[in-house]
Amino acid sequence: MSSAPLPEQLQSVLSPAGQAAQQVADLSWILIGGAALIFIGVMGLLVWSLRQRAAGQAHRVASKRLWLLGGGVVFPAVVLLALLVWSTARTPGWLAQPPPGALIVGITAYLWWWEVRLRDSATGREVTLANELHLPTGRPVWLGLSSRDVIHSFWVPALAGKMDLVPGRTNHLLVQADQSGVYRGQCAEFCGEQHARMALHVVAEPPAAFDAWLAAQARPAEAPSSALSARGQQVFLAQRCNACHTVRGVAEEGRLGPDLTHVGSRLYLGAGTLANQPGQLAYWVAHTQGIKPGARMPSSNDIDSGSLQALGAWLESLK
Ligand code: HEC
Ligand SMILES: [Cu+2]
Repeated sequence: MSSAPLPEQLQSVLSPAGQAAQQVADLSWILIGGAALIFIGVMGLLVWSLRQRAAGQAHRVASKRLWLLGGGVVFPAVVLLALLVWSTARTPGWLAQPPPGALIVGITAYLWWWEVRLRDSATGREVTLANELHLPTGRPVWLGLSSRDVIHSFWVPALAGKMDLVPGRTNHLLVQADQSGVYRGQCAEFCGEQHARMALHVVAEPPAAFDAWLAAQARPAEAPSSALSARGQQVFLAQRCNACHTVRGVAEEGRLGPDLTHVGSRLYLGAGTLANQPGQLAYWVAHTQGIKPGARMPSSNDIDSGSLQALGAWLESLK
């Protein structure tokens, strides 16, 4: 696997990591720069006209008309038309199909987390995970976006503009990460109480590291390697966590919550809510409703501390 962890980048439109985002950044800079120039020009004119008035020089009606027509109609029309033509020409065309060689990823939004599905090219099996997406750098990625409940919006500013996830249909977004790094994304369509805690992280890494990651994610959960984690797995089943969660190789019927087969390998828990550091998995399970009020998972505050510790140890071992 990759050695040093990749640095997490700013979640900013102005630090693009791929072509689609670069176009958004360019347009933003042109608009900011152009607006600043026009603002300075208008302020200059204001000062000039105030000076003239102070000097007692009355404007002729004809010259007023000229300024109104030129500055109020002709100038904005020319500027806006030029912007329209320029930005339309640069907007990527609508694609009905993924380009050849693209990686295909399915993303389904839930209140308030993201399900991510990829196909493992080695086995042809579908791999399901949550709230984190790894991408090979330099390869086009075709995202199929949908929702299981309300309208959400996928927005990773370093990769591309926003795209809505609408129940009952699939929208597509073509992205490509050209630089390695960890890019934060955020639901960009207000979707209820925990909308603000509906983030996802995109890890762009060289193709070899991506292949290793995907192969690891495709494997079922490893058998518990210690008595503590073996007990943790028993607690998971006894608590019926598997009513909502799948852990491949252990219990596969749960579909209401994130797939936990490799939850120990994730950077964050609860869609960007907690950094996945030691102890945080048990903390999340015992205090879900305190950490993310309204989340579609009950707090398990009735588990005794020994069982909770074992459960946490087992979940952490699911790398
Ligand atoms: C009623 C269904 C339900 C039950 C029962 C349930 N969960 Fe959850 N769980 C969820 C949902 C939904 C989420 C996503 C919450 C969010 O981020 O908004 C979640 C999130 C999690 C996460 C974070 C996963 C991630 O990648 O962010 C962990 C870990 C977890 N649950 C473990 C457990 C354990 C352990 C139990 C049993 C003690 C349990 N859950 C019981 C529905 C459930
Ligand atoms: Cu949302």
